[in-house]
Amino acid sequence: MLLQGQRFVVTGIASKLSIAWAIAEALHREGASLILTYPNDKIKKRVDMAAEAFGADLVIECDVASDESIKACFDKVAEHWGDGINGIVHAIGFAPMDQLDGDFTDATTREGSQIAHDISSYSFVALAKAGRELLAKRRGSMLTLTYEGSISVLPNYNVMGMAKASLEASVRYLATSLGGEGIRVNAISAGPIRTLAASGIKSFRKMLDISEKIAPLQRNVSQEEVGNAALFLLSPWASGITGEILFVDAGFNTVAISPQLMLDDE
Ligand code: NAD
Ligand code: 0WE
Repeated sequence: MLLQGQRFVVTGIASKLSIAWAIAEALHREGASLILTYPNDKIKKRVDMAAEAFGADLVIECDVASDESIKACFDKVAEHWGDGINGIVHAIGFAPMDQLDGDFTDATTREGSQIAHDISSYSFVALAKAGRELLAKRRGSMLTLTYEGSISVLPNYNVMGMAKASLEASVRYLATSLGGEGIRVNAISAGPIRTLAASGIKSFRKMLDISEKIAPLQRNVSQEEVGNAALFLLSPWASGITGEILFVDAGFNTVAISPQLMLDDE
């Protein structure tokens, strides 16, 4: 087992469909010990289910909108695992729903933009600040989840595209800032997956159908595939990799005009 004796803090589980659920599952399969976090009492039940499934050591509240909540959470992590942690998984993204519907210029507001950047981007830096000492003790690593919308335009992704671009820049700045302590910082850019964060998004079905047509593998990716890539980046096999954005998207990002779509029109 690749991660026997290793310890990870995993955020972002909200259901069995969550990407974070699949990451926790992959870490558990390789023998890692886990602490899982939840943002509020509404989500706690789901995280308790994950804790049961993966034999997690602890379930702790961590609302990344609040510095006090983050501090209280990492105080508890330090109490439990005083000699350090091997990794932190950040699988958190949020913008108010009205930001993700319709024309970018019309939909985007100052408040919506602030919330999206605070919860989806700054929170990764906040976790780095809180976890720094514990990560340094084991030369651990951090991982976040991003999306193609940071680089190119997708309908309705809107201000989340700005927040993900900011998140990806933070990966590079954190990697440089923390590299001297042996801490690595990476991201996975996942293809579209039906999770809670995708539910309620207008025409998400259509997005999945189009992605599947454009992607070189001619299909979408699963949570499990993202979980396995996450396992790699968090493991000693990735000891030389930091500041990296790894695409797990069936190759979608590499295609400008798909020969497959040309055929459809002929
Ligand atoms: P999800 O809804 O299962 O996970 C989103 C998580 O964010 C939830 O667990 C939610 O509780 C958490 N969260 C929101 N506000 C929070 C706060 N204030 N404090 C703490 N946690 C908070 O959906 P998911 O698709 O698994 O999303 C996980 C990550 O993957 C997100 O960063 C998302 O942007 C990214 N991502 C998703 C897709 C996709 O198509 N599903 C593709 C690429 C990247
Ligand atoms: O990053 C994401 C999820 C972004 C997200 C989704 C929601 C829905 C519920 C952020 N905030 C909220 N707020 C809510 O209230 N993804 C990559 C999945 C996703 O979301 C999209 C997508 C894709 C793909 C939104 C529009 C278009 C495509």
